Amino acid sequence: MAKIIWEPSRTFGEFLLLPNLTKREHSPANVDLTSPLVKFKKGEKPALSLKIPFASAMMQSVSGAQMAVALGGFGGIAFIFCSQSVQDQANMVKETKSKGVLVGAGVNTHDYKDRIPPLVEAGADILCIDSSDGFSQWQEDVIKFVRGKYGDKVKIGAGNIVDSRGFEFLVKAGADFVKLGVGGGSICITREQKGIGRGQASALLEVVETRNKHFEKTGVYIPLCSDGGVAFDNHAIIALAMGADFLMMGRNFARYKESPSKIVTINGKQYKEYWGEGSARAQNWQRYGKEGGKGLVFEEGVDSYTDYAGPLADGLTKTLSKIKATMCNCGSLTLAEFTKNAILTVVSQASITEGGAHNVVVKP
Ligand code: MZP
Repeated sequence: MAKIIWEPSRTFGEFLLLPNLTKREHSPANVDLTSPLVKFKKGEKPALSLKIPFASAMMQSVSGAQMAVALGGFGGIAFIFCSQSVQDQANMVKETKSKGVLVGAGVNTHDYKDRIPPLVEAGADILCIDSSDGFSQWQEDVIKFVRGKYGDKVKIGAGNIVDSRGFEFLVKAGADFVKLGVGGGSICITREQKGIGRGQASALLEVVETRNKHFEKTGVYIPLCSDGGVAFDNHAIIALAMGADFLMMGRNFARYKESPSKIVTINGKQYKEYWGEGSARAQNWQRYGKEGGKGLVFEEGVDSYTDYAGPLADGLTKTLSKIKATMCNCGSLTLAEFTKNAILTVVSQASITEGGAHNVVVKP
């Protein structure tokens, strides 16, 4: 008989943090947002870390060289999309590296033997398997290829998964970090189309617990990347409080000037185009593995507009200020302390309404 999980599938917007005691040293200037990017042993330092816990999505409408340089300059990382020719992707990696920042590159489970060597040669600091379903033996094959050719020198993340079984599978396969999330992306219609996925908060909470147990048992810490479903800054904050080491975001970065898509003006308002990798526009059938790997039979993503948000530096500075301020409210100066100290509560719809401006007429 099918196993049923009666607990509702939760999303970030359904949670709030309770403040902890804020001591005098808890000032935003003292907050350190460093986060591990790859697995490491207890007492050792990870070979790669981020200065801010953000990665931009491996998507045509998000992570080109301009975004990679801008986000890398802040200490985050862009994963250059792989739904393009190997040469074009390698050129973007090279261009980003020439600015002296960290850069990642997406790879798929189809042409990885041809794609990975040029990306490594171009200077990619880390690879990540781009797939809507990471709980698959194809991912094992990609990691095996990397280990066979480069040993531990070349780092590779894998995903996406939504539960402990997927996490354990990818850890056993040798992933350097594990990425989670199915169906929560703003442009994603996988849940509607295929009835598969899980609320991002539910997925994260389960996998964090399993990851922490794995660390206690083996002494190896596996960083978790929560991918998709972050619509607002408060969602990013809740995800970090729940134990994500870093967040991959698509729409959030697509809004900025540095993303590869065009700015369009509709009725006097500026937007940026943002399309899913599972949309007909992206033609990234390699990510979705349909019908034995033969083209895009049905769409799992949409082509859309998102509000234009100006230069990345302005918006990201504001987002980081909010994260630091919340961490201070919660008596934490590092992300590890933040998640260790976090007390989260599920909120009712009435409480969400109360959380915004209410019973007033907001001045234009
Ligand atoms: P978001 O930040 O826009 O909510 O979600 C971005 C994430 O959605 C990506 O990192 C990727 O995992 C996922 N994605 C990309 N394309 C599609 C699609 O077309 C998708 N369905 O789900």
